[in-house]
Amino acid sequence: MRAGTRIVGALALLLAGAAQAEDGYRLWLTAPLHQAAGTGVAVLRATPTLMLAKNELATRLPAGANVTLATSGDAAVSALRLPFATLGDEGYLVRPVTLAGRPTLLVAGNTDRGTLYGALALLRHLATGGTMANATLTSTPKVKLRVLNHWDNLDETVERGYAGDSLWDWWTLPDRIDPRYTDYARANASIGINGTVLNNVNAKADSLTPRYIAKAAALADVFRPWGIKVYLSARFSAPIELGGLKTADPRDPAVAAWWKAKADEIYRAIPDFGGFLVKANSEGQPGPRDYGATHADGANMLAAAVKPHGGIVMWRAFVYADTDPSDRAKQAYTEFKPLDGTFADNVLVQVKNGAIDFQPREPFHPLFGAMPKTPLMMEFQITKEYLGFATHLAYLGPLFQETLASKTGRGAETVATVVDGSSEGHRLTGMAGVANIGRDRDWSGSTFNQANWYAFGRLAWDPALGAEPIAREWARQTFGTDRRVIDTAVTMMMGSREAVVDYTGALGLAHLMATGHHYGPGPWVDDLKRPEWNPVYYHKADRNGIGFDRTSTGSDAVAQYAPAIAKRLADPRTTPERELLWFHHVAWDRTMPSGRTLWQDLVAHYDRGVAYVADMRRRWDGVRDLVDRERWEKTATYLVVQEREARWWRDASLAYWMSVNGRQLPPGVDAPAHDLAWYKAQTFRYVPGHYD
Ligand code: BDP
Repeated sequence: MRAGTRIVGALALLLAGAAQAEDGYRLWLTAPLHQAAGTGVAVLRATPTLMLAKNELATRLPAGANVTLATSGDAAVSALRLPFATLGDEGYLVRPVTLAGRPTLLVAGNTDRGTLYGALALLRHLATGGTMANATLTSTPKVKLRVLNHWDNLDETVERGYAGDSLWDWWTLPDRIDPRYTDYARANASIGINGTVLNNVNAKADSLTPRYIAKAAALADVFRPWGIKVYLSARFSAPIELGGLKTADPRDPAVAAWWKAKADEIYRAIPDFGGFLVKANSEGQPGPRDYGATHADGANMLAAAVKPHGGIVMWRAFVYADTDPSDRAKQAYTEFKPLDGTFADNVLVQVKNGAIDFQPREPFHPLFGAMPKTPLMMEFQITKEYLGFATHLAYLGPLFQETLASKTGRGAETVATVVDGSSEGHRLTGMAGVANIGRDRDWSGSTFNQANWYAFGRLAWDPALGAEPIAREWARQTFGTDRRVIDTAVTMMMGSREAVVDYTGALGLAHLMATGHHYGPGPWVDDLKRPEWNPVYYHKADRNGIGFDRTSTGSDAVAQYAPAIAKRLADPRTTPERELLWFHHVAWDRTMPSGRTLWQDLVAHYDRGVAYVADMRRRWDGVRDLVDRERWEKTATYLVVQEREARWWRDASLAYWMSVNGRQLPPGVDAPAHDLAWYKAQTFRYVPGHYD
């Protein structure tokens, strides 16, 4: 090729927006920088946070922009009498005003953090098609604690992490401050995340030693100006392991004193430390039940230790016991509901979105709405432990939204109004997301996984934002202005989680995965030690039917919901079809609303799921020349993997169901590629995110 042709070719690519190298590192913050623009960004007080805001704007605002960053307390601003009263301490407003006789675009909150959020919102507004001229914005977060939970271990592995090692280089901290820590904080601030739990809920006591407190403090120093607090997962038995005490009984004064001294020590290093997250008496973790004390005893003892410093405790409700033969889906409610009203006022109970464990679909957890006197914090899983790891494209916005929008059966109450505190007037509110962030160059293992981090942050800010507008907003910032790319990305994303449900097990099926690492299908597994570890426990398929009877003729888990919901769920005819087999054991031959039998419908779902992935591949092929090469190719490759694995899930599942129900596939449906024995014989070692 002649040099001239090469240059013209390169230019054409540049104009098409595809030539710029993009490896995903910049996440959704890809809007072009205007370094030379030298915009007029005035800041009324030079605090660290406002200077960050200024910096962000100065490099990204269009030439000629004139912006003033301030807070409501600045005299010139308070004279304007703007509606600051409703903004709380993190809300913002952006308004064209006249300050000292000069027109300017004011970005202000009641605090520096509010102003920073305003500056970042202005940039989002511009990056999603807004202009300086129409930049009139107001927003206040509906949820107070918007927190990532990192399941990161001190050896730098990440439990259920599929994006490489831990972002925290524990070994070189606190000396080396990796620039990624700042970029992480910026990305979080841009979507309103204001807290991060640094270490795994399956915690090691070492995190609470002076050496590791110093490391956490170094991260806290980086995050502070971005409005992000650091929290730690606390191992309940730390007073024994670190303090040499004989017990960790929360009612023992020596134990309480140990925690108080430990909290004081942490706050000396991290004055704005957020508090503790605790997984207790769950999957082998120590806890108050070891001593006959309650979860409230444990939570309140820790809460008392952090209270003088303004800290909080997030106490997880993810409990089920090998000594309890009752339906696993019922156990958290049974344990926690009677404790309502007994928790200290700086405790939140953190509840997973569903009663089992982050399955592709679960009905909302019956605890939401059932503990009105206790702030309940939502826990979503952003990392895709059960939805195809990092390689499958599954946008979780619809999953989050579906749970948040669920009606609890108590008047107009929804899960969202429980979580945002508006149902009962709780001021302390929170939403946690189990992070999908690692040391991979693109942070989350794939471009589209970044959207799940993004959607979590945006929904934590405002649970009423829709999954679709969030997807569009994300795609616009991530891929640039070309409508064809944005529309394609959004279309792919919006049905993608439902596709995972379809190819892994639809109609309310759950927990059908292989053992331990949770990679791939294993609906046949029936030989694990605890009954509730086995997929057969969940689907209860036999020759005649399939599904878990959770009505009064079965485990009666439906009775844990408010009467209006319980009544609906008691009858298969009034149970939402998508949750049918979660609540009912149903005949394979049952006639479904489609007019087909349950078996035929289930088969159709598997095929629909696989077809959706094939369709995503076609759509993505269609934008090949419109997306930068690196991100396009990685996505395209992962879609090939996803299609192969979707087919594997379908085939393995169908082969198994047929072995149980003795039925044929409907005419025209493809037979599984292999026999059941082949699928059962697949074993996998060294699966990411799983550590024995
Ligand atoms: C399950 C995970 C396990 C976590 C546990 C939890 O498989 O790795 O430790 O949840 O949330 O989903 O505590």
